[in-house]
Amino acid sequence: MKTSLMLAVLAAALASSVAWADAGHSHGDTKAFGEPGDPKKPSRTVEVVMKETDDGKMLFEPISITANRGEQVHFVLKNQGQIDHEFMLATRADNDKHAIAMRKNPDMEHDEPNGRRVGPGKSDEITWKFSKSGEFNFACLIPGHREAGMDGTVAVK
Ligand SMILES: [Cu+2]
Repeated sequence: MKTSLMLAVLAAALASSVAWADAGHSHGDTKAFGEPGDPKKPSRTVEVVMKETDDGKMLFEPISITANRGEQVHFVLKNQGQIDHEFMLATRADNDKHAIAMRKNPDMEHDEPNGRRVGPGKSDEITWKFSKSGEFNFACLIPGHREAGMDGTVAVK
């Protein structure tokens, strides 16, 4: 009995994860704002620090970045905080949608060309080519973090 119950639970979990995939947990239409960079080509390094403050805020430093269209930016993501943070680069509309998906599944970890989850004291890197001009968003989509201040902009001219 116990085994069959467990199997039923597993099957249900599997079914819901398939439904989840079908629901399209999208990481955004990255072509709307650029493409994964080529690490062999020249790029400008921008260091982004992620951390919490004593008064309960969470932030990126810097919170706004500018780039030229066609430029490659090598982001060095440094989590100097005490908890996990994310750097998710996308259009604002996509990050808004993605944030809703994250609320349903807050533990999902990202390791994508345009986003990473970085543990406390750790760092990671992303190279991105900004091939479109416009104003884009980078945010930490772990529930509550964006609201606490982790919401930045990239202006591409
Ligand atoms: Cu965060």
